[in-house]
Amino acid sequence: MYGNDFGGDQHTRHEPDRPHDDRAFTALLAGEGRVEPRDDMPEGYRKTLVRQIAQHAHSEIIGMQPEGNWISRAPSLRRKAILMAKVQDEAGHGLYLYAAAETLGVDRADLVDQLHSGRQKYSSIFNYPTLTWADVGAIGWLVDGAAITNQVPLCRCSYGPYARAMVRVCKEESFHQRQGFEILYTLSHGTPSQKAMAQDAVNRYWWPSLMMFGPPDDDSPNSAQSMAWGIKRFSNDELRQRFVDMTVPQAQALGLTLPDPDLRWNDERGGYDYGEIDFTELFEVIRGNGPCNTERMAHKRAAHQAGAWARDAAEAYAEKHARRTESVA
Ligand code: BYC
Repeated sequence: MYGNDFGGDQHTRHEPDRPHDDRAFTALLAGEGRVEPRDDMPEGYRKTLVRQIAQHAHSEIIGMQPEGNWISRAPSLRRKAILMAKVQDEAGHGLYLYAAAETLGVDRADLVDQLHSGRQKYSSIFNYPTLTWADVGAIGWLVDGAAITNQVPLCRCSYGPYARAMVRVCKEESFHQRQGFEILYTLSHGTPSQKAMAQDAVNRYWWPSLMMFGPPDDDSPNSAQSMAWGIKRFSNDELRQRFVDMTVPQAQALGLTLPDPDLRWNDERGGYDYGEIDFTELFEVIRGNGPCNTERMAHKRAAHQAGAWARDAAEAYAEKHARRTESVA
């Protein structure tokens, strides 16, 4: 019997000392089969998944901060209600993902500790500030747009619990992307200063959104193995290109420009050429030197500390409940 929505008991996993049948695993992947928590899997496969799923979960949780910053300043009650729902969705995504990671035999509290001590990463994009209301639109349109482009193929990831979590996440992300587009559309068809605010947000978020897809393929140490294992279905550059091709016509529909003078359609390739991305900026942000890294982590640690009483209370209640059930039995 399976213990949760993700298709496995939270703590069942491959035991490293169990003989690993590589041929059976390779045949399962070749037949597009799904790997489930109780299945035999190479230790490297398990570790890669823990790394990626944990970082993905941390990104969802840290990603609540830049937009959360605008909940109290949303321009209307309707905008406030929508933004609160969106930020709550991100918390939910974090929870599905931590639960999916736990099916690989890790503990959520340990993953959170690794984030707090800087041993695990989160997406570079959340280290940029949200200076105006238009940034909430730009995050929805560009950041969630990039996230969907990256995550739709993850619905076919070879690891069942991650793939299933992604189905629901992607449905919610597409709503998020539409709400960001609608904010920018409204601003860009408003007063000249509203339009300028929308353009400024797009100017600041365009390049960091392209960086979300990770380093170029030649500089991506994990891609080849992750693709061979069916964890990643497309390379970083392939997904980046797909995002550019999807976004250019949407920018035209918004009446906004993308801040890249080299952006033009390439008939031969059937895609848009784009300018050089400053990957030194990505590596600096990943190293902790982005505009808001310190602030984001300080806020995350303080929120965790402030919530300690709730975790303690839940644990005390669970113990009390277990004792009561035991004595009744
Ligand atoms: N930021 O070999 P590579 C969201 C790291 S949340 C930081 O290509 P890989 C949302 C990478 O981890 C969106 N680090 O790695 C939430 C690796 O370091 P380690 C989050 C990055 O794993 C709220 C090293 O660079 N989405 O949607 O094959 C509001 C070398 O890279 C970044 C996910 O997490 C980066 N941008 O590919 C709104 C999706 N890029 O771990 C929206 C799931 C690279 O070896 N993750 N690094 O020390 C993935 O698809 C892949 O992990 C990546 C990287 C494409 C991100």
